[in-house]
Amino acid sequence: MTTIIPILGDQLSPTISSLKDADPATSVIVMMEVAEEATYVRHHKRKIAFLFSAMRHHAGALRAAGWNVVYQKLDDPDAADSFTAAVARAVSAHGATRIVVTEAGEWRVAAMLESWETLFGIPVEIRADERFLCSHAAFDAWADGRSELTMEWFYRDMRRKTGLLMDGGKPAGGQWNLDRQNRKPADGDLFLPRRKPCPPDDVTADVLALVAARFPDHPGSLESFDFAVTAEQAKAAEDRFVTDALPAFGDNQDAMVTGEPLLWHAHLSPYINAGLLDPLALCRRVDAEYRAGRVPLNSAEGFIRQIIGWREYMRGIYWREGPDFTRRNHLDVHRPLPRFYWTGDTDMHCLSEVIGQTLDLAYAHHIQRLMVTGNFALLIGADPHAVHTWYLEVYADAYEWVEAPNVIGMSQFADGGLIGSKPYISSGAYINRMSDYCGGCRYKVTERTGPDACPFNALYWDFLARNRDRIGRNRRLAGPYRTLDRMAPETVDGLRRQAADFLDTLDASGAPY
Ligand code: FAD
Ligand code: DLZ
Ligand code: SF4
Repeated sequence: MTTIIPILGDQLSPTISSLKDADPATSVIVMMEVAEEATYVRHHKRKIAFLFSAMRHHAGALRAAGWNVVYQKLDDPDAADSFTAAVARAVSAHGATRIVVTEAGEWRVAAMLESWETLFGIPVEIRADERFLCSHAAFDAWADGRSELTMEWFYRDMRRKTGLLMDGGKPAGGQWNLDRQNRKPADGDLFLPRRKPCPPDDVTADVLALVAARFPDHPGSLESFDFAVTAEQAKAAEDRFVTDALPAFGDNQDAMVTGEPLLWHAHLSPYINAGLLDPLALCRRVDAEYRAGRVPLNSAEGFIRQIIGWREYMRGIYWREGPDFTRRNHLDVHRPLPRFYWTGDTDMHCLSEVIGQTLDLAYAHHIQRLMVTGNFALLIGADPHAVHTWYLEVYADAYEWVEAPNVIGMSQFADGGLIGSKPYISSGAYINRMSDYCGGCRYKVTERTGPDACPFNALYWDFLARNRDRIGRNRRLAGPYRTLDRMAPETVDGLRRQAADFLDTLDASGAPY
């Protein structure tokens, strides 16, 4: 009577539901590095290295806790190349009579798990992933019958359910959402919190060599790899964030500064998403910091909203909307992503900075993803599926359940407004207000036409004009459309010609694949 318990790469939590009630004497945990997962998109080298090293360390921790763990390394001789092939091998090697597994984080892998019972002829129990605070049923119960799935209402329910930042039935401080206080523009600061790097140990060094050899054509760099790869290291990163950065997190949440990728952000999403950190425990800690007077309310509320609000909401939408979500294309746009998304080689400084940092670190913060790379892709009419693939590849925290709703929905408006009530577009003025990028750019952010004009400016007006049929009646775009309609026809023509000439130059550069 042997039970096989496959643990996937983003299930690295000791209390994962598949291990509940399991008997170490009759269970075999299977963990597997497989070519299919590493190559179904071309993941950033750093992302693969982080996951493989974290998986190897987690296997060691499970063994130390008394579990029988079968671990397949990618370079093992005869390594199985998919989850299904690796589990098939374990089922037959151990004469397994049952499989218990925690549900997968994306439709593609969920379909694999669903196929196992028929394929292997033994019972397969697929358990809910209890690391999330809102079950699929609870999300559906919240969403059913609503005409608009507004995140703010979901978030308030989650505050009530968890009791986080609640005083009785009321929000702490009297307000649910303090986002308006969290828009301080860029300001480089000598006292920026510095993170403690985790230098590679022998396990990580082996993985770095493997990734460099096996995935040379994947994007990104492995240089100075310093991710946490164990739960203890991730906890140390959390400690540092909470004491050094969280107090100023709120004020500076939207700011962008050249050469400062992290600012006051957490850089904890890779660890939370892979299972090295527990999101609810982290939020409870942030609540306690606020109660102790060490963290202002706008920071505590802003941070907790991202996790129990946006993170849970995105997951709910992903599973509710079905496997075709990543193919939505409300604006019917098909332009390939420009080649510089894979090189950072563009003289638009905002884009070269954010893409360069992304290729180096597999990290960019929310506003960089939304208002620089996302905004530009939306303005040029890039194919949303290509944009989705790029984001899934290049960020160390990217798994489809969280990446796709952020990209297809919030960033590219390809869901037609299910997640965002308007497209997140801006001209250069927003980027100039929230960053110091424009000062170091060859373009002039104040110019709309001519050889030195910031490309975002003409693209912004061209986007509105081009998409009038689809978004012209959006209430939240009434102001920009009024401004467009007040422009002289020759001004609009000039802007549209400027945009068309710029788009021609992009198309000529071609996409790498
Ligand atoms: P902080 O800014 O310090 O935020 C704290 C935490 O809140 C994060 O660690 C994360 O767990 C959570 N969070 C914040 N915003 C979101 C959000 N919109 N959705 C879900 N969780 C959120 N996040 C991912 O985890 N994976 C992705 O693949 C991903 N893709 C994105 C793509 C686009 C186009 C956009 C606009 C956002 C995306 N996000 C994604 C959300 C957000 O950008 C990252 O969670 C955040 O930048 C991670 O860095 P941090 O830990 O420093 O976050
Ligand atoms: C992202 C990823 C990569 C690159 N490689 C593996 C792997 O070899 N083995 C593994 O178990 N998981 C990997 N993952 C994460 C999985 O793709 C992830 O578990 C699925 O997306 C399901 O959520
Ligand atoms: Fe970006 Fe335009 Fe500013 Fe240059 S001027 S950094 S292209 S917003």
